[in-house]
Amino acid sequence: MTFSQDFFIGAATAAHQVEGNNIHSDYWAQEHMVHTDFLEPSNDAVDHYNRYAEDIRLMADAGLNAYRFSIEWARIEPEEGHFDKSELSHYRDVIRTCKENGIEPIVTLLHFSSPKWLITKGGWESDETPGYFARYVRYVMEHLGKELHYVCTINEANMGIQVAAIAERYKKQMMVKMQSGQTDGTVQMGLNLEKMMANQEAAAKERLKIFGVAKTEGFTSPRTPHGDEIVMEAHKAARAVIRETAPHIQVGLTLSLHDVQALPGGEENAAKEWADEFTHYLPAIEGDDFLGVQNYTRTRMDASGSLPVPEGAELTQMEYEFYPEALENVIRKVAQDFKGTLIVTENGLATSDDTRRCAFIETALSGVKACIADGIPVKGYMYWSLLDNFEWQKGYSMTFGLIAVDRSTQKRTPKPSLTHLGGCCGR
Ligand code: GCO
Repeated sequence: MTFSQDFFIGAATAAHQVEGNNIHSDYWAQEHMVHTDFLEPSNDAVDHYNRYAEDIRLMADAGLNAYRFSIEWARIEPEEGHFDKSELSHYRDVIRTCKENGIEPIVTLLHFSSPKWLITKGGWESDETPGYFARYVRYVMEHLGKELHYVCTINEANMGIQVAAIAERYKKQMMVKMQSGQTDGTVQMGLNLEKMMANQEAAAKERLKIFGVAKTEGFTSPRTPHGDEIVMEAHKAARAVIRETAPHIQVGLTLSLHDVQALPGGEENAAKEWADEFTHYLPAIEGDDFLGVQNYTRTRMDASGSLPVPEGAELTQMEYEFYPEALENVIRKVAQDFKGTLIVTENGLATSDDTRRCAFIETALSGVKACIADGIPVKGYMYWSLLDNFEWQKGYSMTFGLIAVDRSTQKRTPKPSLTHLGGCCGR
C-alpha cells in the first residue's frame, strides 16, 4: 500500500530517549537519585547525539521521507538565560542532514524533559514558565526557523492531566485495599504501599537537596487544572513567537489520544474521557496549522469507568491491547471537531516480534488511507519509534524501534519493519 508523494511516511524519536547524556535536564537528575522511580538511568541512551547521520541515512535508504525529532531545551539553555551556540549548531546539522537525505525534519520543541533550573523555579505549575519557554523558542527560531517547515511546540500537551487522573485512580484503589484490611502495604498493582510511602518521604527530602523544591513539577508530573492552563499558555506563546519569527512554518502541538469506546452504560464516562483528553484543548489549538495525533491502543469504558483489556487479547510489551484499528477511529473522531491538517506524530508498539510490528503498521496505515479517501486532511504518519530507546521509567526494556540497537556497541540493526514502512512511501 502506498501514499501520494507529498504524504510523509517517517519515524519519530525524542532527544532524551535517544541522544544520551542529557545532563542538564530534570529527567537526568531524577534518574540518578538514590530514591529514583526509574528502572535505570538513560546514560548514553542509543548515542543518537553522535550517530544521527547514520540513523538518518538508514531511514532514507529504507524509503522514509520524514523524521520527527525533538530539540532539547536543556541543551540549548543549560543555565537560565545562558544559550549554548554549540548545541544550536548540532541541531542545525541534524536538520541539514535530514534535508541532504531527502527527509523532511519535523521538530518538537519540548518532549517531556525540561532544564533542571526550570523545575527549581516551579516548573510546569509556575506562571513564569510560558515566558521562559517562549524565550527558548525565540532563540531556536531566530537561528533555525528558516530551515524548518513543521514545528510541534509541545509533545503530548495533555499528558500531565492524564498522569493526574491515573495517580488519582491508583490512590483510590490503594485506599480501598488498605481499608479492606490488607495491612501488608502490598496492593494488587504489585506496589508495596509502605515502601512507596517511605520512598516518597525520602524522595521528597532528596528532591529538596537536588532541585531546591521537595515537590518537582516536571512536564509529566500529575498536572493541576492551573498547570494545564500554563501548558496551553506556553503553547500559545510559542506559536506567537513562531508566527512572528518564522511565519512560513506550520505550527501545532501533539496530543496523546485513546480510541475511547463506550460499552453499554459507559457512554457518559466515555464522553467525559474524550472531553478531558481532547475537546478541552480545542480553544488552545484553534489557531494552529495542524494537530499531531498520537495513538497506541483503545480504551473501553462502562458505567464503572475504564475496563481492563479483554480476556485473552494480544498484548504488547507495554501491556496495551494490540489494536491498530484505534488509529483510524481516533482520526475520524478528531476530524469531527478539528478542521485543520492532521499529522500522525506517533503510532506504534513495543514488541519483540517484528512480524507483529509489520502487521500493526499495515492495519494502521490502511485506516489512515481510508480517512484520506473520505476527505480527512492527514498529511503524514510517523511511526514510534525509529530506534529501540529509553522508555522513561521503564528504561530500555521496551522495544518500539524499527531499528534494534546493541547498547554495548551501539551497533544498529534495521528490522524488516523499517523497509516495510519505507515501502509504503509514495514514489
Ligand atoms: C509518549 C511519548 C514517547 C513514548 C511513546 C511510547 O507518548 O509517551 O511521546 O516518548 O516513548 O509514546 O510510550
